[in-house]
Amino acid sequence: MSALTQLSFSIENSPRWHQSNIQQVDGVTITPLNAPLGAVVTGLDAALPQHAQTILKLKQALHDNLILVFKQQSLTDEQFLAFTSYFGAIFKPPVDIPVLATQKDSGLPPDVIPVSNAVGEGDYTGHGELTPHSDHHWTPQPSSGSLLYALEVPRDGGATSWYNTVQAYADLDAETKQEIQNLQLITYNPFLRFGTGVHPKYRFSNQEILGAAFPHPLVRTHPESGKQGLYLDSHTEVEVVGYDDQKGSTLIERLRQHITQDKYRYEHQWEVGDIVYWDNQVTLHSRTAFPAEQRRLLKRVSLAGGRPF
Ligand SMILES: O=C(O)CCC(=O)C(=O)O
Ligand SMILES: [Fe+2]
Repeated sequence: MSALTQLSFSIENSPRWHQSNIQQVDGVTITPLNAPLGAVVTGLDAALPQHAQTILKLKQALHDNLILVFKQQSLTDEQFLAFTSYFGAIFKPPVDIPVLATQKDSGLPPDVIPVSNAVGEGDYTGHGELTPHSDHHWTPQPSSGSLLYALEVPRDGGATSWYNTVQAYADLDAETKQEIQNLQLITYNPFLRFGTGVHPKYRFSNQEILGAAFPHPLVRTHPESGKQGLYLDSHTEVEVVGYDDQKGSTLIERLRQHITQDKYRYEHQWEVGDIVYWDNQVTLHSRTAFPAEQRRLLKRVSLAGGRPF
């Protein structure tokens, strides 16, 4: 038999054979944060096999709150993968479209991606600020959600914020909603600009097109909850399909000012053992910088998603 993939190994070794290990749903509590999005889950050990009702409760809570925060977890990579696999398949981009942590040999990122500035841990994300974005926006089927698990956190900075794009959309005036309801937006792949120092926020018609372009709706409908959200990063290069330069760039700048307001944002101060599970379809996230000499190590699993509609 060929070697098992890390995912297969993780599920094979998940101690599901011992029914008594299954964590009962009664002790799992979900408490909304006093914030524009998010809820804290307590009484759940992600290392254990979960009861069907627990998974259904978590899925519903994610639809209601957009992000879930789990505290005080202690997991191997395999236990982390086994937990995430209850929620869907792992995100695999087309091999010709680079994303965070794409490997040269396979054209794919690993299943568990180190999000770290630490030498030997991948160092894919450095220690700088990350501006508000939705992961894999430039791919044909961006991931539906991700789980980020904190193993080492810096003393200063390195907080991650999430934005409620459903609320941001709901608050737009009727005229703007009417204007943008059927617009398509192309988000260009920032990894094709990596190391160039050039990061345009809008592609004007006299500028070259870099890489493949997949238009997605600017107003996105969540595939399960039906909620509508503004689907727009704050800094990634974009283009409104069918709009001239002036009209498109003015509209996008106005929507970016709107969506990144503090009233839509929850800032998470990481503690070791935290897992944050976010819905990537109706949120953005960003990160503050932290000192290069302080280690930060988080691990991320991204889940597959469908074509946005
Ligand atoms: O480092 C962080 O807090 C977030 C990094 C990020 O954008 C991601 O993992 O998708
Ligand atoms: Fe991200």
